[in-house]
Amino acid sequence: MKKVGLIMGSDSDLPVVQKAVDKLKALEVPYEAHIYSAHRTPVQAKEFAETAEENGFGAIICFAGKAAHLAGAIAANTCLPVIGVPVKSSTLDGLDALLSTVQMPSGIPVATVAIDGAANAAILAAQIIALGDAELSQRLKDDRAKAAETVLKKNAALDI
Ligand code: RP5
Repeated sequence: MKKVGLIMGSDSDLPVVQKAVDKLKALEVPYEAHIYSAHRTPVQAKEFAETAEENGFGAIICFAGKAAHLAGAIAANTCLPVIGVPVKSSTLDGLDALLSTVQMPSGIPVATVAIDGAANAAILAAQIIALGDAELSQRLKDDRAKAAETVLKKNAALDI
């Protein structure tokens, strides 16, 4: 199975990244995590993106806060699907990161999820990998059915 790359701009993003790790582990999707910054280590970030396809990655999730250029910088250097997670790590509550991540120029897409939306990023990455893996596709369907069951149980128990 192809791997998911998890790239974070700083180790201060780790609590958010962990939510994606938990989801990928639950779905049994292999991943590899790195700290590469678009600003502090641009050479290593570019090198990762340029070699990601030949290194067995099928999708890349980028986590960054503040002036969050990481997902865009990675997307600029690979044709693999890139998912951006804007991280709430500033006095602007993540709105700065959201806009920096989502407002990509035409031709270089970044699939941007919600601020701190790490679990959805992991699910989306798994859905991409599942295009070539029927068993993973089934696990995703089972996961959804379980989530629906939880809501329906709450509905049945609702007494207000
Ligand atoms: C971004 O700046 C990182 O992704 C992080 O969210 C934010 C702050 O980084 P630190 O100053 O905590 O290392 O590049």
